[in-house]
Amino acid sequence: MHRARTVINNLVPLAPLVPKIAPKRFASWLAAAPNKIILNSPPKRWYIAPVSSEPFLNGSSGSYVEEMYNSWLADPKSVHASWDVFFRNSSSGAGPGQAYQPPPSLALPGRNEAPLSSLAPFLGGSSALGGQVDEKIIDDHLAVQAIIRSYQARGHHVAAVDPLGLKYADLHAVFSDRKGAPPELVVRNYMTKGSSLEERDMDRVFKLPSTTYIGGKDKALPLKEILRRLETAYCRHIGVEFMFINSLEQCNWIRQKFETPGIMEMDSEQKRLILARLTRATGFEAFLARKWSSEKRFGLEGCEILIPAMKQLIDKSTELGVESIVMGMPHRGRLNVLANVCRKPLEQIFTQFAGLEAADDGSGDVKYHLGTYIERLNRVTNKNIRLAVVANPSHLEACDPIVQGKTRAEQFYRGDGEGKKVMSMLLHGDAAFCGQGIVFETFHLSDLPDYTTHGTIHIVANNQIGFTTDPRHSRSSPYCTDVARVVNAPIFHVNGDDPESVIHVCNVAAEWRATFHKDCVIDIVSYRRNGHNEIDEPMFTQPLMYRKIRNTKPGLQLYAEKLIKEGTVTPEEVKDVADKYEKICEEAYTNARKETHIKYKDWLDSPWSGFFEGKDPLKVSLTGIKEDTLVHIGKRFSSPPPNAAEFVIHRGLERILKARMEMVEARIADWAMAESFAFGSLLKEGIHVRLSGQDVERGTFSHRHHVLHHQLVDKATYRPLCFLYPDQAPYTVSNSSLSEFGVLGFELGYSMTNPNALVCWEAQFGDFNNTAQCIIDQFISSGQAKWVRQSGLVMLLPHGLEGMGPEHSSARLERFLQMSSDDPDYFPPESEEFAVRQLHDINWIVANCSTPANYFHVLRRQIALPFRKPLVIMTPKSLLRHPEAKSSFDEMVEGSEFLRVIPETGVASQNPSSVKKVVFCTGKVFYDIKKARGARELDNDIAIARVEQISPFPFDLVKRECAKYPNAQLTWVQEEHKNQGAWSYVQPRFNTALNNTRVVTGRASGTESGIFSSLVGVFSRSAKEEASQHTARGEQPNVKRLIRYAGRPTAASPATGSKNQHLKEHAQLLDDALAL
Ligand SMILES: Cc1ncc(C[n+]2csc(CCOP(=O)(O)OP(=O)(O)O)c2C)c(N)n1
Ligand SMILES: [Mg+2]
Repeated sequence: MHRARTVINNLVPLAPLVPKIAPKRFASWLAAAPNKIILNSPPKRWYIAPVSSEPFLNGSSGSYVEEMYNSWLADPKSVHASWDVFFRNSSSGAGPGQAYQPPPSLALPGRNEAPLSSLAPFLGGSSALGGQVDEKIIDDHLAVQAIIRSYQARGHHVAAVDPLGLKYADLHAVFSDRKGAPPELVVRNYMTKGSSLEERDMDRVFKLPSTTYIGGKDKALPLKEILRRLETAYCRHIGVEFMFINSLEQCNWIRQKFETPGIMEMDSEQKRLILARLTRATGFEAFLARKWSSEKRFGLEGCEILIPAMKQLIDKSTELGVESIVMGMPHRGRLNVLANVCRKPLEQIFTQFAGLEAADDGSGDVKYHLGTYIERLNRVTNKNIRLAVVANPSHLEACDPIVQGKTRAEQFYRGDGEGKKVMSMLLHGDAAFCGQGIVFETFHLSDLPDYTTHGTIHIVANNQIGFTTDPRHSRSSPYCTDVARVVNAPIFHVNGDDPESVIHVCNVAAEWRATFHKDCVIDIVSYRRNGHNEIDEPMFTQPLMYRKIRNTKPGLQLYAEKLIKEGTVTPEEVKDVADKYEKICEEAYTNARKETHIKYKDWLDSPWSGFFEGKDPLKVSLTGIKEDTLVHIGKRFSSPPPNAAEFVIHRGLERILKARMEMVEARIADWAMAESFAFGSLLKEGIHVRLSGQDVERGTFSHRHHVLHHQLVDKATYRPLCFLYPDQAPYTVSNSSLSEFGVLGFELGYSMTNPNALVCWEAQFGDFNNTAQCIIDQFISSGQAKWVRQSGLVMLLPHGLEGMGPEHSSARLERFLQMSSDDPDYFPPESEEFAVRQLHDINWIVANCSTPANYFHVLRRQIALPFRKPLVIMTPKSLLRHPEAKSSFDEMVEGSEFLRVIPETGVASQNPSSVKKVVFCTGKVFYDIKKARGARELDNDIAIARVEQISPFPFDLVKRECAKYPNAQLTWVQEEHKNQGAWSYVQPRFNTALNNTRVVTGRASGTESGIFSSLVGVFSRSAKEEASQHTARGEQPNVKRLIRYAGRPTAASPATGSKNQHLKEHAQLLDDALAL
């Protein structure tokens, strides 16, 4: 059905469902704005054809229609009159449902069939029959057509793509008949099964259908030749999977690239180039093996052809206009890629083996994870090219979305809207490609308007094994590449021991990407000569496979022998090329031995040239802005589209906009408005803002509404923040696919490209961040330490216990805090630069803002900082509409700033020495405590302070706030359970802030009885007791004050599923928090 639909889409220039609405119609002043593309950007996809209008296209009729259409293109009379009418109507623009006209019912039997005699002129030789059609001629031609189609569709099953000749074990299961015939026979049988053709027909000439290019200039060929050419195209060393593609144009394009006679021929210069590159790839692995025989390096032996393949892809793509390639790859062959594809200085690679100390900060990473960035001249095309290999963790495939985000960003900032200048290339292992879900998630970003990179070339270094597991146990699909079929990517399986076939496939892939801007996959079927790494013994687990491998000549040797045999090179030349490379390696090795240090920054994949230069690393720009700007943004944000009379917005939205306007007039902002102020003011300053995630355009909680939808016209939208100022930076807000791992990874990659952009990812509910855990652990929290790579990515995670059950209550604040790298025992020296120095030194920032103004400032501070740090914000849900969670413009105008701690400002703060208790908390629970305090008339007795920036911990401000209330007991109140939320993070830090050194309270929770037994926790013990206990342990005895805990007890689940229980717990929490 889908196929039929696409065929029709390609036939019919679909009348737009939506009248084209020029930006002018909404606001003529917008038309000149630089970001008008945003308003205009049409959806890329064509899936909107109402197939239901053409019900006869449902089911499996698509391929039939395709054949008909091809025949009709060649000769309109070759199809039935009703199809002729249909195709003519479609081509002249008839709308869906109008193209089909039933034929006049002339035929007596009432069936929609033309009499055979009417087809006679098209069947060749029929005139000799005097108008009588020989049914055998029809059948034989149909059989030939079916055979051609079978080769195109199934030839890949019998192609000799495996250098070991093992064949994919699981293909037997799929294609063998019960009698156990070998798969080749079965499939070839299938191709010709049921045909009327016999051996004696081999020399008969058949007219070729328009769906094949095997004829070249010939329109007809003998059957024998037809079969020979089909075998050459589809059953030798390349297996092409493409017939599932829903575009006739694309299918024909591929057919042409493989069927055209002589298309794979190569001149001797090309062959020598392949040989030279293969020699370097092989020489590199051999050199490392010799010099560091016991070091793990995850060599490429068995698939060295990967290097010439990548180089060819780069050459061809540069020739076609690409200037920058972003690559992602796993461990296997990584060093070889850096050395021979990127041409990273060999010295830098070799020093990684030397165990030298690093000259710069950070933890560094193992050598086969490091990234690189190189700008160099491509000698083949004589053009400059940038190559980046993104650093990746051990986690296979995790870098896929990161590469895509980085590529997309580079395209965006270069104005490369069609991906002609920047492209991505992703390398995969066979087991990881089919095993890891992130591959699927990344494929599904490939055609989305705000995420597409306009085609990625995927290469699978398919060594037919994953560690010790072979394909029979690592996947349920025939090929490891089947996941790519979901996006209609053509898949080229190729025998890794046939370099020329590999190179041909690479040329086709590069051209495919440049022509259609869609993904494609090159599956280089090869083997792994050693174990998983160089120290592993593969015979333990794959004895038969490895016996075969031992008897297989290396790819370089095979190719050299072939070229020598055909006279392209001499044995001396082969040796000469190898010796030269060996010499290069030796020289680099000697130089590398002189090095005394390694430098992590030599391995940076995303340099931000110019960003750090001339900046005081400890100076933060101001985040408050002019009131005029607030008013201007506020008014635009509160206004309907400029042509409101024509653009019908939802009534509910009219009310929301009106309420927003009233806020502006009253000089206050709620959460959504403060966010628009932060975004809008950055846009004004030329900072691109990008907000992505599930349903972010409206906002999960329907509070944002950054995209207004015309209620009567499909796809007519208005994005107020895109039209704040004529010369503003572009604003991108985009609902994403339903993926966290993929989309968070993508946005992280995006944030790596341009430090002068605010890139935000919002989780639907904060807890969903856990399906993106790998991106958080392996990249966001540790990326700078491992790879000296900074990112200012913002993660917005709705968080808070509001009776919504275990899942939608907690963004798992505790996990982020546990990964924060500030030392709980260390109180940094107090100075003017205390706050910024802390930010500089930590791995990320974790905040839980309780006011819109603070949210505004913390977002703006991301850009005001002289460096970049990821920011994790626990964002509110109920606070989005809480009447008290509003901020005055005074808190956002010039002179105002982000408050790391919001101290008590009420009556308690005026008479601090009589305050009995200071409650510290973070986030929305503040409003609950405050209300309860008022209700209990405790405003004089209890001060409440909010820790808004939890990490890095505001030691200085906490200390100050505690000191202000010398007689008060100090309590940390949180709504999360005791083993969750911020408690375990803040407790030791409070004690450090209070005592300038850490005091370990060391009490296990849950030993008391009662519902909130652990509430009493540490504070049931006197300070004296604590002190004596620590003295006994030899720790610091001079304990002055301790922080106590009030909140829910420990629990396994983040929240109860019962509303009633939730309310009970909440009431208890307030009682405990306010108990004196
Ligand atoms: C997500 C993840 N799971 C497990 C591993 C451990 N591991 C490292 S390599 C490997 C096998 C990978 O096989 P394949 O993708 O075929 O690549 P090859 O090593 O064969 O080149 C495994 C299981 C890992 N690195 N990442
Ligand atoms: Mg493998």
